Amino acid sequence: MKTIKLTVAQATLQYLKNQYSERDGVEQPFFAGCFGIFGHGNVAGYGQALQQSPDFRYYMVRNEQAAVHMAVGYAKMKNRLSTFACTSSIGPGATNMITAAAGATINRIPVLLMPGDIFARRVVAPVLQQLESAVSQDFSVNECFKPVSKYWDRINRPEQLITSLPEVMRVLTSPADTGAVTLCIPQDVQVEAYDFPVEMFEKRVWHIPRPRPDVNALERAIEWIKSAKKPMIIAGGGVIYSEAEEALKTLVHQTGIPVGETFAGKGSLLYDDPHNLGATGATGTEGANAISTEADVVVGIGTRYSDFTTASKTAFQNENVKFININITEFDAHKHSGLALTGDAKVVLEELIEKLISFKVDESYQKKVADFNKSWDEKVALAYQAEGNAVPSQAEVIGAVNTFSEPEDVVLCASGSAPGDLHKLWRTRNSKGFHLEYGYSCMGYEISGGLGAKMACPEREIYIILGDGGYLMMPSEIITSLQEGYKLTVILIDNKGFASIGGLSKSIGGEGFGTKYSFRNEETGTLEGKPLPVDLALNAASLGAKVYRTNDIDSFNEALKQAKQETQTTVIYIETVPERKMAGYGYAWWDVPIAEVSTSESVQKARENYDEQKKNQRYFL
Ligand SMILES: Cc1ncc(C[n+]2csc(CCOP(=O)(O)OP(=O)(O)O)c2C)c(N)n1
Ligand SMILES: [Mg+2]
Repeated sequence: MKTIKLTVAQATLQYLKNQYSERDGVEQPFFAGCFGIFGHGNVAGYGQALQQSPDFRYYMVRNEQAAVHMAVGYAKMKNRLSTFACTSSIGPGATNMITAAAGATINRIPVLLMPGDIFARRVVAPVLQQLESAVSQDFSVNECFKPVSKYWDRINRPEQLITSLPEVMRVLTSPADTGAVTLCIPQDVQVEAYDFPVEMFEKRVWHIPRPRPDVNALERAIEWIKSAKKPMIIAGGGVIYSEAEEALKTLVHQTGIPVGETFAGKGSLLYDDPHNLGATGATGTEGANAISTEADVVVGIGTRYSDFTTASKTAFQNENVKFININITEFDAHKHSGLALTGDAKVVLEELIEKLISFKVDESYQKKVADFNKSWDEKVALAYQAEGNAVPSQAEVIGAVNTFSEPEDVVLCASGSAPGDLHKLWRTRNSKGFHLEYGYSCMGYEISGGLGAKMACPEREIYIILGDGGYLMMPSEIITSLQEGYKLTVILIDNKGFASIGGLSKSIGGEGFGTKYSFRNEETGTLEGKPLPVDLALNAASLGAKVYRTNDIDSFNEALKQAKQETQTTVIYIETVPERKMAGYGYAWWDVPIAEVSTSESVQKARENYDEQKKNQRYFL
């Protein structure tokens, strides 16, 4: 056997850079490089290896959590066919990645985590940042990655790498199993040299499959759909990752079946397609929620049926409702006791197109849906319209961005009150134009995930819609975007606190407790004092961003024009009023349990309402 002497870290990179993915004949390197921060747990291992591998580019970031968000933003734009590796030191550098790793796994997005780990040799233990355990010398903080990883391994001997790396790749490239993969390499093992087989470093292409569903299950599904009077499709992220948009369009135009879209699935159909009911569930449109209430057969495509999609299991009220689930993941395909069409969305839809050639829903049903599409867009136009108040609403800001941006541009968001407004209001003009991380809704994803998205498609403008809370949680990657020359346009919406949770608090009778950015009022003991003297625009400028401070919708519109001409990351600062909100429609409930006993009358009232709402909640058995 021909071998080559490399350190474990060098061998890992040598292997990773020779891994490719291929789908539908298109091949690409699976890794675009490595994000990270060095510390004593990786500087001599991965640090040295990266330095001697300039063709596997290293990008220094400011926060390890951000590194993982960046990888996710990139991989999401690439429909999961390419991603980044992320390296960290041991201890806090490693655990900083856990939050974003959970987000990757929940959203089913591939990312490779390469935290350093405590010495395999143990002689120097405890090293700086080592978690000691009295019951085992085999524990490190890296055990905390296990529940958030789809594959987890620790390399204590160099030769273990030879069998571990193919498993790493199998999971990362599996459309069904993908998510965060964690490969822990102790700091002493990273630098150990070994004679690795040369064959291990040959180019390897991972062919991404498009599995077809079971033929009997498909036959049953056809029967169910043919006998349905009010079928409805719930389009999830799987439609887009599978690049099944055209197939979906063909099927719904042929059959007239309407479509509601989840957060990850928005853009599966364009906003003005007469079959598109738009956002569905807790933040759903009038039409989507009216249709889902009565639907007799629900065809979920690439959705994991989160509580936002099901309005906490109240969205489907037809007594006899049945689910057909097209999903690459068996686990998701079986949800709601569904008829599981386990397979790739695109090929399953192609089969349905062929087999449903003679099926069409009633004309009256189609017309109802088309009317909903139209009347909803009228509501959107109204929400977009400037009210003429000095301080605009968030909907006006969203309207201005949508109206100004090009169809191929991307709006990106993750947390706060903006996701719900965007879900309802954004006119999606291309299927990659609506980039919401709403599986984990992680504050901090916005700028870092946005940078990853920009790296995946530098030709598009990325408009990041970001609250003051989200900004303060992780503004750091503005600096990384400048360092690497990737321009982001950040719309920084300042409403002086956590407006979304403040609103939620009010709805549960909590009066917005603990959600405002204000001085403490010593008389009441609450955070209801004077506003804090924080200047976020100045803060962004201090990080190197070009900043436009705007104070009404006209100056905001002007700033959008100026920002378009900028070549570096630009922040447009605007204050909004949180009060003017979009209404909820139909069953748009979110189950947030309320105290059964309380000294507050408003909480008692909210609990009464909660008990009423809960009656609509269903099991699907
Ligand atoms: C890391 C993290 N912590 C807490 C939350 C819960 N949370 C959701 S939205 C939100 C407030 C966000 O504030 P901001 O970005 O200002 O947006 P706004 O609600 O004002 O629109 C909080 C605390 C979260 N989603 N992520
Ligand atoms: Mg806010």
